[in-house]
Amino acid sequence: ESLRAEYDYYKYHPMDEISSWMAQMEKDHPDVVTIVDYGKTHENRTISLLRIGLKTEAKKKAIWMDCGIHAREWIAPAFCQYFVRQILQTYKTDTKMEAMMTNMDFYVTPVLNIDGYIYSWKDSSTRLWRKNRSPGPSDDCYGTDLNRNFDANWGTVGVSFNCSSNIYCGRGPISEPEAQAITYFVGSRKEDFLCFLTIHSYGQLLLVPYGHPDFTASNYDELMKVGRGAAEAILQVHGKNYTVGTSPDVLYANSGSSRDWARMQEIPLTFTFELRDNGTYGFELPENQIQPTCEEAYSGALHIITYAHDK
Ligand code: ING
Ligand code: ZN
Repeated sequence: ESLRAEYDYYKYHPMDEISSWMAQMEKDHPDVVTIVDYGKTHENRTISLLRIGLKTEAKKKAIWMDCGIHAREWIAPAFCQYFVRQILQTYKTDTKMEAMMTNMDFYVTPVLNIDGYIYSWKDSSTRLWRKNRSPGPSDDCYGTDLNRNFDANWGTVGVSFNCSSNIYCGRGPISEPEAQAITYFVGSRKEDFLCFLTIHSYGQLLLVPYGHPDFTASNYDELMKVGRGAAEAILQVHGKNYTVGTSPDVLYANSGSSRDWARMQEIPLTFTFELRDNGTYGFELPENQIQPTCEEAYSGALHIITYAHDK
């Protein structure tokens, strides 16, 4: 057996290291972890997730988590990796996690927008790239905001049709291969998903559907109750306040988000996490905040997932 350096969960990692980490997770936990390829990016990279769960004959429910839909939000992929490590570390000794891993599969995508993530690692001038990397209608602009590209009141509010904008919603609903990948994968088994969590930064928010001001989720009261419980769990860990609400109530309206799309597919518990901080460092959250940010967000995510499982 060869000696292998411990993976450092409290540093940011470039895409090639995250891909190797995924392969290593599957190798280290072959009984519970499977890599599933479910799409291609515009630049033809493979989009993969880790399916994590205990094998059983019974039909399983599912939990969705994606990170890195926006390139510059580096804390999000770091959180997905931390989340995977935590559930794999706890299920053998924690009977609650063991039950959840028996009854449910966790589908975790550490980086959805791989092309954008790699671009944000290129140099300091591209560090704050947000969108994917597909060319726009004119050849001097790149990138669609994947969180405006889903088929959920697409193109109606909180978007731009100017392809150089950071909130450019694309040529049409799910025009982008990365948005197609989630749409087709989750859509093909939407009855299985109890919960859809999409991880962003920053702002310390837990957003519930809908981003469109004209629509209210049929289970809005439940979403707010569960969201407030998650915010309370987060507060307990390091004293950070997270605000709970719809995007129009908390900040501004938007359309075409993956969270709204998932709720429109009748997945009951759909949330956007906006991790630390509140703007001091913004997207460039220092590495010494990775651990506390992941610890508190884990507690919040677990609150929602436990509720979904027990319901
Ligand atoms: N925020 C998300 C975005 O897509 C959002 C979610 C929407 C927050 C509207 C507030 C208002 O813009 C980030 N940081 O990506
Ligand atoms: Zn984002």
